[in-house]
Amino acid sequence: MYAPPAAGHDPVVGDVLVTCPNHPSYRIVWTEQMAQDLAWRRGSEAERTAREDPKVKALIDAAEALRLKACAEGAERWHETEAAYLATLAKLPYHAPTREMLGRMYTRWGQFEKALQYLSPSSGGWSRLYYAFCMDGVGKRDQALAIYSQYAKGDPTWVGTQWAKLGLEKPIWPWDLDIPAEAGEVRIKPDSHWHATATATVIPGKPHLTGRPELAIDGDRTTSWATSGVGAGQTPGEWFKLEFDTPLSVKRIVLDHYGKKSIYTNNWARGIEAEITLDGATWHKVDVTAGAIFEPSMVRLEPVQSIKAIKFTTTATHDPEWWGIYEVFVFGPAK
Ligand SMILES: [Ca+2]
Repeated sequence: MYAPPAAGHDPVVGDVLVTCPNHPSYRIVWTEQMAQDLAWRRGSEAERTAREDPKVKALIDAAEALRLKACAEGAERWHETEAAYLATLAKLPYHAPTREMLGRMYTRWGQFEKALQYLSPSSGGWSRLYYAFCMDGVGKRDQALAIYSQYAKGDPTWVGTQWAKLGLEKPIWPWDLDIPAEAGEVRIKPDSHWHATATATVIPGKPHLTGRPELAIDGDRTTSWATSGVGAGQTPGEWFKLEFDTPLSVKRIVLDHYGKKSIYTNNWARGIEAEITLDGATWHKVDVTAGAIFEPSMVRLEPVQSIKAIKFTTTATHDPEWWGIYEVFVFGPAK
């Protein structure tokens, strides 16, 4: 531990801060890491002060709205809002945390060089983990491992700890985890004969957070349907329904809540139930497994059933993560 020096008296890298009188070789030297930590802390203080200014608050809200719009609509739409987002950020009298958010977004989209312009090894919490992913992404595995190792010792129930362990095992991005077919089954890709509907997903005053159910069956793991979104967590009774024009022979249905290159990966339903209908009229409850980090909710139909529709409904209250589905994976019996 060390105490950051007062402003105006910053040491330079290599300066000896403390020397032990009895053991001259025991000393504390000002390092690049310390300098970055200090810059980070000052950035945070500047932000706290600036945030009290209504004009700054309006800018933050505007930037956040743009970011959330991109989050809701997927990575490929980011290009439409990127310039406006950057222009909004440029007006802020500080930039550390907001820039980190931008770095994290680029990380998830696999643009590691660009992400590193916004992240640093002295970033806090999640951003530091993202920095490690970037280091992996640009081939600096040793630096990535050093950070993963710190996080892997953390709270085992914390999502970040799980990510770090995954990073230690192999240089893989959590958002690139596949949802493969199991033995004896084959994935049935969505087509125009599938129809998705869902509970109301519009937040008053936040139209950019409208969740479009069809985004959960567009075959694209970077786009998603979601319930009400930021500031409005999960509540019991939210539902998502998938219907087929003609009954489909189904073995398993998986709800992908982490997607690919996505912004949010923690939005599995904290309580969920499912029911199916074979004829479109009579519904039967079926078992559905609960989701978890990197473990999607799923329904297994044993034996295989030919279903007309399936409906998922939340049963739990949870905040702040909303419920989201990047893609519904339907698996039928292999021919
Ligand atoms: Ca999708």
